[in-house]
Amino acid sequence: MTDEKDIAAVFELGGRVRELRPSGYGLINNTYLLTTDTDRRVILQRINRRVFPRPDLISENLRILTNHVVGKMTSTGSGIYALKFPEILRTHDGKSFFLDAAGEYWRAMSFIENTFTLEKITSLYQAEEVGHVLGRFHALICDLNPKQLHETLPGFHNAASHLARFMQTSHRSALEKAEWRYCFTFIESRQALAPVLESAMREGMLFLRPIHGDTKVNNFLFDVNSGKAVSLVDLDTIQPGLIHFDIGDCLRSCANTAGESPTDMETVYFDLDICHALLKSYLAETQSFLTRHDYRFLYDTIRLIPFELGMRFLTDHLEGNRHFRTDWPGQNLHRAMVQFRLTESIENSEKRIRSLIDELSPGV
Ligand code: GN1
Ligand code: MG
Repeated sequence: MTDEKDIAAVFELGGRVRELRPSGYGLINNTYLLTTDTDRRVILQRINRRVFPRPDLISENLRILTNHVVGKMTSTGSGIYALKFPEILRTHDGKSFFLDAAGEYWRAMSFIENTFTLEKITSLYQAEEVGHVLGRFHALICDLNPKQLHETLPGFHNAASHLARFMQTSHRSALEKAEWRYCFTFIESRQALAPVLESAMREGMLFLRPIHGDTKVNNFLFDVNSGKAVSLVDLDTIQPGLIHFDIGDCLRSCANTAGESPTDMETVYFDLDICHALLKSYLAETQSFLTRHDYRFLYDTIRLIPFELGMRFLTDHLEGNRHFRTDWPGQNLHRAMVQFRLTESIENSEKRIRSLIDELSPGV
């Protein structure tokens, strides 16, 4: 068995490892929080090679992004752009990652002190804060040429290819269960939704920008003293994409306070007040560079991303849970049904969501 403490010791920690324990609720990588005898706290992560075949490109993207934001934050003073980013720790031989004997890829970064994470939004203030940080994050990177970034997960948010993969997988299995038939019918009747953003991009209405790629609620860090959101972490999926992916992903996570695996399916719904608070502050940070078309596709992305995630969970369930870690058999099927329920709740509120977007649009 790998001894994580030995792995940690290959990094420049500035002390010996005193304590190390698993941390966070990510479904893909293994994350640990360690404390050194000099009281420094560090995040150690083993990257899931099955999901990220080229982890070296993640490090490269992170380096490009960090150089860009550090330059921009210094040139503009701390001001509105001030966001905290973890510092990437080097190994003793100067590398930004460590490859162990089993071919596993490890990296270490500083823990951002005096912060906490949330598993769900409990106040509109928190929703506003998340919106501000996501907006600031986009504002910070919107002038970074996306071509400079590697595509670490090609087609990550390409809903049409997730649909195609689902269709291929589902035909191989029998539709014997009622839950199953519900999901299949759900997806089948929404096939036209899948390519909506890609089509808009092909028609020149939306265009690639650098994106975060994984904007769920527990990737935002809040300051313990002020309660303000100060950082957006989990930077593995930074790559060229549509900012709509980030907006949709953030809203499907924050406005569903039942979470991704609730025991009672009836508790799942899309909270319009959270959506309003989050979008309002997001748009306040980004209106200087958003286009008319960016606003036009907001409703579609809010509906699309939970639908897409539902298909991803379901396909993974059928393929033997190779992507999303599970705690019990059938959890990915359950997670898929939660996302479909959320999609339905969004559809039922379409009018109100559209008018909320209109109200927040500056008439571009
Ligand atoms: C995964 O890395 P983690 O666990 O925060 C997934 C996201 C999903 C999320 C759902 C690389 O995120 O796309 O939205 O689970 N990341 C990847 O909880 O697939
Ligand atoms: Mg992630």
